[in-house]
Amino acid sequence: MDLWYTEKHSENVGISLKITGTLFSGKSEFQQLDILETLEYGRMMLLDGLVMVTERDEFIYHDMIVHPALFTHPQPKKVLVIGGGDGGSIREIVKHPTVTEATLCEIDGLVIEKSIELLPSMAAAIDGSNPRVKLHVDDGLAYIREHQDEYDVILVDSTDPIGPAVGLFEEDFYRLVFGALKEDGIMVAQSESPFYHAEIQRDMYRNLRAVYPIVEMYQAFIPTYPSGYWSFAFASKKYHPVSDFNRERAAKRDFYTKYYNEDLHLGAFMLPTFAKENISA
Ligand code: AG3
Repeated sequence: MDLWYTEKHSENVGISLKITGTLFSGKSEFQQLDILETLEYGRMMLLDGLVMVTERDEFIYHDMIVHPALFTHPQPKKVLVIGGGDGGSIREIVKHPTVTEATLCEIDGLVIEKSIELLPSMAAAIDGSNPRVKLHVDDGLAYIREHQDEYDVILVDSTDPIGPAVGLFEEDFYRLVFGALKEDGIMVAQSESPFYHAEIQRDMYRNLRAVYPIVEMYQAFIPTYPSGYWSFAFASKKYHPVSDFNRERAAKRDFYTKYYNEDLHLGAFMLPTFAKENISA
């Protein structure tokens, strides 16, 4: 018998992966969580039926949500991740020797628990063994309200703007994040697919520009997300991701990144016309 999982990307299009079984399926206070074993992409985590990560292509997303900001900021020390309960972003953050404290604030304790149990290649950094890593099971908005003027970089590693993540795409939230950053801080947020989510992008970038002096979009290729073409918002108080980027420093990094490199850092900010148009108004 053939078993396939399909995430629908529109009424008429979806992505299907052949699976061999279910490792976990359950409902938390916030959402439905499923972890499935696929044939070609390793283990796959779904929240409310949407693909969050697979073991095979998560390196692209996690390299790209972390390294552009951490190689633009000259000395990132305190970094906060909102969402990201799988631990993949924290794994990349702690590769940076300047980082003294990497904090994860995830609303859903079940996502953290099951990731540690079933997705160790991502969650090894959040299993309690790294003294630089702090975990908070809390609502991101509540957390940053209590931590103003504290962080060099804040990453919003959220799901789509439905369910518990809706508030993470709004202007009030971006203002709170602005306040939680130091005077030269940087925020990065996953910003959906330029191909499918033009309206979400328009509102999101409008909200960001109402708060931050520097707002740029950059892109990455992520096979298991809608259209495979994904984006991130770079919102900054002082440093520009292209003109303030220190190529030498990124080139001299002493750790391996399977997707990110100093050439790609610059190339990722060069957008096709339709993507520029999504965020031009
Ligand atoms: N963040 C998920 C991005 C949204 C994917 N959307 C979708 N499949 N419809 C993933 C969190 C990884 N740390």
